[in-house]
Amino acid sequence: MHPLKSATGLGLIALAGLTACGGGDDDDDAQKLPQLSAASAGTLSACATLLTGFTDANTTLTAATDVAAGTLTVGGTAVPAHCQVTGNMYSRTGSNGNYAIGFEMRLPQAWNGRFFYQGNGGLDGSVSTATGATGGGPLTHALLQGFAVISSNAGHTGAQTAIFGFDPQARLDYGYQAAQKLTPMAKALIAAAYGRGPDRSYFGGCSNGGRHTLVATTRLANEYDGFLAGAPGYNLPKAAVAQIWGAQQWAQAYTAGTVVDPRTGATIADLTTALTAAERSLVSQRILAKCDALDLAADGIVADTAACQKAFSVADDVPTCSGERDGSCLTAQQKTILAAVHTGAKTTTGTAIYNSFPYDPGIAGSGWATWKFSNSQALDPLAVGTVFGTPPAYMADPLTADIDAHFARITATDTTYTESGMDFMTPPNPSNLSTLKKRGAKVMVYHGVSDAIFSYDDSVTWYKNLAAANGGDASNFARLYGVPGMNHCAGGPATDQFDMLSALVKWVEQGQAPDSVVATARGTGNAGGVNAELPSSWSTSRTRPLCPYPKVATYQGSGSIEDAANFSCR
Ligand SMILES: [Ca+2]
Repeated sequence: MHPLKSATGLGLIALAGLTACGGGDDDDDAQKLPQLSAASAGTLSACATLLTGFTDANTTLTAATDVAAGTLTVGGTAVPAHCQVTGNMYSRTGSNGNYAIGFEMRLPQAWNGRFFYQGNGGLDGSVSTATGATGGGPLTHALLQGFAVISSNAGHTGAQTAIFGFDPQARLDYGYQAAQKLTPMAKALIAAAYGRGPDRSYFGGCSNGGRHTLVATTRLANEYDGFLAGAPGYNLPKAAVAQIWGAQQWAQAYTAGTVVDPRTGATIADLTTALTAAERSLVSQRILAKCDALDLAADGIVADTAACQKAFSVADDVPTCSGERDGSCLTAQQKTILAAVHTGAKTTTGTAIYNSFPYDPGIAGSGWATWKFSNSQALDPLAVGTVFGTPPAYMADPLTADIDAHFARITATDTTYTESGMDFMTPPNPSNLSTLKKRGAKVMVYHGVSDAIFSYDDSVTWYKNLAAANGGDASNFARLYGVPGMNHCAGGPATDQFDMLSALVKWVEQGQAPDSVVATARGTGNAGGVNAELPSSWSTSRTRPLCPYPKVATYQGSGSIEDAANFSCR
């Protein structure tokens, strides 16, 4: 091509772009975002020899083993042959014990050319099997798709006591530094195993794994091409304080009994007596009565979450008991608490601690109760006391804890703990994703609308702020998908099985934007595990489109309501 002609052409395009944007704004034109090239397949060339052949100054490999096809299964599907590599990074003596960033990588014989960083849940502390689980009740783990996958303990072992919260470096590794340290090592190990590094890299997980993912959108924006965040607790310390506040509200309606928390072994008040399963089912039915048809299908799913918040009122739409509680009504006190918990936790002076929670029929799900009534008295106090709060200290009694003081502790620092819980757990400036955007990387977030620990409303707030920071529209590089009825990461009356990772790869590598993602109900016979909370009136294999916010999966007016094909995102 004639150089002058080329230069002139580019100049005209640039000028047209400036005119269309009104000048000045340099990054709002979707056509200007770069298109990343597709990954190409590779074959494993080394496994056992990696043990001695791979060297990294901060890494010790402990095993490199060929794993035959079918040794592992995911959802009944045999995982193909791969190499399992285990090791440790930055082994050290900490302030109260020995620490290391333990990891495993699973490297498929037949590699798709991609790397997947598996963000794990909870307080980390163990190396979950690196199958690359993603998305609700999935069948399509990254390892099954041919990704090379890493999983880690995020820098400590034994999360149940949260003793690692007393070690300043272990806090930072858990928050963000383990991912920073593991990423270049993992890419180098992939290069040693396949003869070349990954063509494309992805980061994903749910819950704390979703938090890791949104942290990576800012701190590792140059290292990953696609980010898949499920139920991202991107304000995790605030959410945890809000849960303890919520437990204190429910304790006012508690009647009697204790239970042992299965995760921590703590003996806690049986707060399910404050709102029984029958009463949650009642609330769910009343929400459906007001909101189900707003999406034009009376199908047991409230797809129009935003409209439902305007239509439904606990005060007006749930019967108030005139006598004893019998599951057909709520007391005035219960209604006040339910409304307050959905409006959102506040300090004694009225400062919002966290976000609101939307009303959705998934309140009937067992996961909702576990997070509100059990984890809020055990896991959340442990995390707030020792990991997120400065200085760390075990919380004596969450039901009488000083919420204002704990809210202050998650933003506090001292000379030993120099970054606050909010600093090390959350993305610095979560609305500024310009680095990944300008590279052509993409972000997909999914979130159960009835998630009882991390609020769907908080993901909506994140997305609105992101859009505002991008001229009002972030949809050319980031999208949020609510999953109506779904509880925390999976479960509840919902279509909670979906392959968002494949959709993300198509967006990143082929430029096919995910205008909807089909989700399936896990009814009888589902290979990924049956969801016992599906209403009996649903088809066992109901499908629905998951729609990018603010679009709503709307019935088109004809055809089976069990089939996603008869719904569109509007
Ligand atoms: Ca509906």
